[in-house]
Amino acid sequence: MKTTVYVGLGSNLANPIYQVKKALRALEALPVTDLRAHSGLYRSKPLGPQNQPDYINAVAALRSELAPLILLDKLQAIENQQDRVRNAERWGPRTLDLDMLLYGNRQSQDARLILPHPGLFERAFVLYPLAECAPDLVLPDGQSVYDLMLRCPAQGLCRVD
Ligand code: A4P
Ligand code: MG
Repeated sequence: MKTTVYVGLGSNLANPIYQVKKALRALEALPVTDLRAHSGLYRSKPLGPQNQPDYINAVAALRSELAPLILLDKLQAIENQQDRVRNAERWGPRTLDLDMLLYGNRQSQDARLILPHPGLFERAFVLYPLAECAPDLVLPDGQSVYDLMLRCPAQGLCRVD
């Protein structure tokens, strides 16, 4: 059985637009998974340390038969294929970050996989592309993504053509 999964993509190193587009193709190639839709690309100032380049973000909607932790492994493998270096700096620059925003209505506090992703509720660079992909989406706690987006300041977010 397939579950709808939303993935947040982010990059601010090594040609971020290229990185995000390449990652969308990698998501499309995942086994027993369909890429149903994706948002446009958005540019924003970094959340966290400011001495790093602007980010490019997008959101993809998948339908997948992969179990949540298997899918997480595959997302991390895609990050690694695109030269993601993990270092100690919190919210430091990266070639590619793939966050599992939602896995159906699943709620989890497992440290390896927190669902919904805790940053989803207040980050413009997540809410705007997520609402573009799925304007009618309702979160497991009953909140409407569209309403959350309307209440979230744009924080300088802009669409990249
Ligand atoms: N993990 C737990 N839940 C999840 C989930 N739902 N999806 C665990 C993905 N991973 C999840 O992630 C650290 C650990 O989180 C993983 O081992 C996984 O098991 P990571 O990708 O290695 O590290 P990270 O991304 O640096 O950590 P974190 O705290 O998730 O950072 P965020 O929240 O991803 O923020 N500014 C702009 N403008 N745009 C951005 O995209 N991104 C970040 C990173 C900071 N500033 C940004 C942006
Ligand atoms: Mg991450």
